[in-house]
Amino acid sequence: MRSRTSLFATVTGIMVMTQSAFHVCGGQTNDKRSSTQPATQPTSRPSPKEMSIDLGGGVKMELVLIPTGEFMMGYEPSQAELAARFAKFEGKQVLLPYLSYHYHKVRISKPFYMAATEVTVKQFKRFVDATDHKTDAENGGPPFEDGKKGGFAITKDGKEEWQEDISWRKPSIEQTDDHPVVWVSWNDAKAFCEWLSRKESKEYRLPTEAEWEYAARGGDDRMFTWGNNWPPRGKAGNFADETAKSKFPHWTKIIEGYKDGYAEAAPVGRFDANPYGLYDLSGNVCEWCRDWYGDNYYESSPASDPQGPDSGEYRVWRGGSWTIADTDAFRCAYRGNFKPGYRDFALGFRVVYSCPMH
Ligand SMILES: [Ca+2]
Ligand SMILES: [Ca+2]
Repeated sequence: MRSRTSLFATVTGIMVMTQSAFHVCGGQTNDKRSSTQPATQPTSRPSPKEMSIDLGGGVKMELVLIPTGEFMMGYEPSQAELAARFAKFEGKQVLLPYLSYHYHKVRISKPFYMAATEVTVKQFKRFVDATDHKTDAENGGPPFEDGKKGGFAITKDGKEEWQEDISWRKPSIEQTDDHPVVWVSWNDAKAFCEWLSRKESKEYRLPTEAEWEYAARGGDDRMFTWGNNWPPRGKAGNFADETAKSKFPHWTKIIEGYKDGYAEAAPVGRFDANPYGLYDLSGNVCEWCRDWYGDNYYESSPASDPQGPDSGEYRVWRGGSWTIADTDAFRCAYRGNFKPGYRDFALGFRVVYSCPMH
């Protein structure tokens, strides 16, 4: 597996945000304007800013509209940042490790709706009840960790170990109906989206990593989903904090001075939303994206709506989690990747719906 706790990154530059007109999307909405608009002028009204999907059994999924626009994706450290890292290492003239992601302009040409929260246990259960889907953790497939069932669990001393009897049905951390579902692979997340698409007769899918980063930046070029300041303060999100230290005293790295109240994953939506109304993008659990991962993909990716490489070995995930304290891993630009069969205690997903163009 690839560690999510020991990577370094920096970000620099100014994002260019040119939000254009909203387009009309279909779907059940919460916007009262939609019921008052003449049916003969469907393309002249703005899309509602929110939509709601009824998953049955009293379970809903709320989504918010993300408008079109351009932004600067990725980051490259400035000379000042490099100098700061160069000088900081115990006074020695050594450059600390960092990651650099080709900083480039990307256009999101289609408005889309993104789920306001990570997919919850109760939402995932509606899917399983409807389809009898067995997750990769339950099936032991596709071949991953020698085809073993289960997934990575976290032990009492804060270490990761593979446990063959673990799954979203048999979690080793607290998982109420409102917690983000975990121990789900990329394949499981894709199956959820396919079920939702069939049910709603619309294409729901995982976000591309470009969409995820664009949404995370909140329309104002923020470095972190909560703003530009480190360390986080207030109700920024659920990270490896002082609370976690009380449960995992062996953890060597937490965010000093930050206390979010959750030692493990938190129920969704308990922290501040970003300007688009998205909760827990950064922190709580990491989130699968649709793309294959490509180390150098940014250097040759399309300027509009990049979809990721055509093939690969790893799928992208974005955002930090309740197990992470590294500054760099919480940057909106930060990228991670796992094989599509990977599953653990801090990796979930959320869905998007692309608006049809008119
Ligand atoms: Ca926490
Ligand atoms: Ca998250």
